[in-house]
Amino acid sequence: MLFSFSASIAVLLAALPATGGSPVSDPWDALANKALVNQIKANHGACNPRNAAVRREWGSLSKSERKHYIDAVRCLASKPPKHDRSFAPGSQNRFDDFVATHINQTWTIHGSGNFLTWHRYFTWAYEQILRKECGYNGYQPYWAWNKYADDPINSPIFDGSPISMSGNGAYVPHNDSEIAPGVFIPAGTGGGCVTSGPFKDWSVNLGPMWPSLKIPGLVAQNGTGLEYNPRCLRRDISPDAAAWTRTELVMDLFNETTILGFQNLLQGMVPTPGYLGVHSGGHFTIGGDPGGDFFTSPGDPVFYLHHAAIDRAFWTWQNMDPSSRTYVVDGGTNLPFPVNTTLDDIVDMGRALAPPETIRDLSNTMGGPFCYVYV
Ligand SMILES: [Cu+2]
Repeated sequence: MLFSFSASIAVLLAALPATGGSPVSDPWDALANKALVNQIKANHGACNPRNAAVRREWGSLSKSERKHYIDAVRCLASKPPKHDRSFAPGSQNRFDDFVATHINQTWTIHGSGNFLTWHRYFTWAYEQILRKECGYNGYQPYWAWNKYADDPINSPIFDGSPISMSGNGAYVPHNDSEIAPGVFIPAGTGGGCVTSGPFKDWSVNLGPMWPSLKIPGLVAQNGTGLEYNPRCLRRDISPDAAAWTRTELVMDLFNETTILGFQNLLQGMVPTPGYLGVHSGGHFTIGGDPGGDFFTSPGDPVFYLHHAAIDRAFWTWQNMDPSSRTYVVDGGTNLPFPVNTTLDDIVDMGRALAPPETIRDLSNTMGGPFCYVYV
């Protein structure tokens, strides 16, 4: 290499307010910093520390950075949809294009071998469209759940301030949440419409398909879930679910030595009864409608901060040992016929979002269509 690794890493680290020269006390952050150095050492292509985008934690963004992100998300909801009308007749805007895509593909992208790369690409496409179509000049922030797991409502994500992702739903009495057919967690602390912050007037237009929130009138739509069904954004912030995203449980992921072990633990697909995992833990910390809906969850704007954190966990695990963990895939598809997932499988989210890519090309955040890292 013509430039030294230590110099190029120094360029990148100098740009990171998150580390700021002080000792890193969060174990995930400490491991992520090691992963970052490993990834840079392992990649010698066009993407390098001088041009890689750096995704940062929501709480480490400045007030104006948070405001720019929020403004861009609101902008997406003001732009016309690009999906074919016949595919998603209820899609009202560009934001809904993402919701419709996720609803349509839900059965083939969860609990499957493509789960991690599909959601990585989906979150990246969202970031790119915020930048290209709504003038956003930052990168996709993530929600480090573990930093706020003891008190999510007072976190900078959910405190309801003008530079948060909006607060909890108003409290309405409701039963326990049905997070999968016949599986319940205790009712959360909201359940009503979001009343504070930049998304308090947000319109949810698609679904519901699998509403976890049990309140009168919120029932699964017949059909595809892609018809127009306008309603308020509801949240039901759950301390019980947030407990599944504590630091110890996040760090358990990094003791897994195979991609199958990692993705199964992350998604709670383990023999331990009631084990939620950080993926469901984050989703049901948000809860409500559409946040707690298996199909429609991307209709809550905080989805993308959650899935950036899922991607950061994947990225951390991969770059603990990039030579053996970057181009690995395991598991299968659920429907229509179970087949093993391979690196040559195509992820196709439809041309309204991003071009088709192989899982191989979506496996390295410094390769294929990507050039980004996490701090
Ligand atoms: Cu999903």
